[in-house]
Amino acid sequence: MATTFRNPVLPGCYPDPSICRVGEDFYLVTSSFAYYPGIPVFHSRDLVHWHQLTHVLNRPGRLSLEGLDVSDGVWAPTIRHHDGTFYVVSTLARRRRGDLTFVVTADDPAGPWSDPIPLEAEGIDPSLFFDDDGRCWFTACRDAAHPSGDGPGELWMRELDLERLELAGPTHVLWRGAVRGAWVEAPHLYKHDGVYHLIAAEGGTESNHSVTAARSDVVTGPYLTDQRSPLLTHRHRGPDEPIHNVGHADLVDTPDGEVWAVTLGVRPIEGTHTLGREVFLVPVTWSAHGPVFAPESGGVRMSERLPSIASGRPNGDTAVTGRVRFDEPALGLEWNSLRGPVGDRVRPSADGGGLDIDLAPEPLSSTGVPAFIGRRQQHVRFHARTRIGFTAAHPAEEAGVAVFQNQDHYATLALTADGGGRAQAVLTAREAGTSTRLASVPMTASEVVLAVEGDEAGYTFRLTHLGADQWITLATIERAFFSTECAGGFVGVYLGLYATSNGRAGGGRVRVHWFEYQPRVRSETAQAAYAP
Ligand code: 6LW
Repeated sequence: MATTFRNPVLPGCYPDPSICRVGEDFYLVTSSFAYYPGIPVFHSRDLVHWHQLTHVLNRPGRLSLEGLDVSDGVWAPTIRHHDGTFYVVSTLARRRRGDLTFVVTADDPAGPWSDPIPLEAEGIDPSLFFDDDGRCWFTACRDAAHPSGDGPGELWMRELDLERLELAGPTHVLWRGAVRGAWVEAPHLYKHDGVYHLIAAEGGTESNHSVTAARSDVVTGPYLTDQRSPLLTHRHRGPDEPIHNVGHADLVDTPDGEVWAVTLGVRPIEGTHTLGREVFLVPVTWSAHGPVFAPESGGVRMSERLPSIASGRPNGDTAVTGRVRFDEPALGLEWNSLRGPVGDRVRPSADGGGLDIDLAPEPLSSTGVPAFIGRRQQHVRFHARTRIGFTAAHPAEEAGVAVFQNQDHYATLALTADGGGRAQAVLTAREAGTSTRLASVPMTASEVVLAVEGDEAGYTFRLTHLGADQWITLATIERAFFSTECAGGFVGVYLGLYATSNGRAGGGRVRVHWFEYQPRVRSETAQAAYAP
């Protein structure tokens, strides 16, 4: 029987995790940036296996994501439960700054969730704390009102009026952080043995990330730095450490009295990572000073002892894998579009034979809503394949697969036409506004299987014409090109399907018969067989 689990418990781009428990059920939310629907909600009974229930923001509405860079948008939600109601607070960021903080409520975390209600709050990373007396305290971080040597940011608090869902009463400045020099972020407040413990993230979400803490006997402060800070970090670890950038933690207790934290971290290879910031699970105990993270090892481990509530349960993987034939009326929860619903433009076909995508004028490089759906890359070694049929009527028309970091950093393997109208498949990399054509092959059939195969070294793009038994390799793009370090921003790689006319009027249509995402084992050959 298993006694350990594998971290991360949620692989792929799921940054800024927040967790709460109701009875035997745990719920977890993460950032979603400019992807739509926003704020995925997961459920677990054992903290190790997570299943997505819904998205909090799954109706277009007052939170417009159009015009935003992929790494702006919906940041760092917190989920809490009180008196039969679930609350999520989060912030819409523009140009990397908090623009609108809001609260959303639900009776059932599977939805429906209310429309977002704006809160009069500066900054980012909002959280809620329900005190024993039923009062609710809202905390967040912002630029310090009077910057000093203490650092540029501060944590602040106001009461949340639960009847009106409005912030009320005075603002309390709580704390400027322990590590200094960088913003203090991601506050969460807990009460343990009558003492209020504030934990935060410091050092930035990259290699100096850390968890720090302060405490007070009074909820509104003053808060005194926990001198043990940082309580959790991998900032001092060398290149052999598999998990880096650890921080942005939230605590939860289990029905049998254990305490665990979810925290973000990344898994770099030779200094760069492509999967984004993932969710790791870390054991915690309470000491007289406050929480002790990873009391046995002092760090986040790839293999960790199971929570006692999880013992005896089968080990699994939260990642969604396998072949999707798009034969359900709605897309699975693993799929996102960019900045809003793609509506009828991307839809399961009426004849049940797959997915139809109408070409949109917006290219993937736009900050609008392109005809694109994608899912997270969740394994370094993977393949993504799709059987697709399309005949471009003009060289501006293209459709195919995208390996996508952001609107200025991606690669596409597309079916298109050359200047003479001859069909061809073209591999293009786009970086900082410039598109580079890397390879092309003439098409001998209008139906192909396109493939992307990733590993530690790179992403290899291949295709095979339907009925042919040979794969044609276009090129390999080195893995670092798709890394967050190279692309900038806060997200990991998405693998997607797209179709665009690059601004031309006209109405081409693409048929996607299926899409397959699979982790790869080392021994598998690139040309592994497929059943079209
Ligand atoms: C998140 C904040 C952060 O809100 O990145 O660098 C933001 N720090 O904690 C987006 O993930």
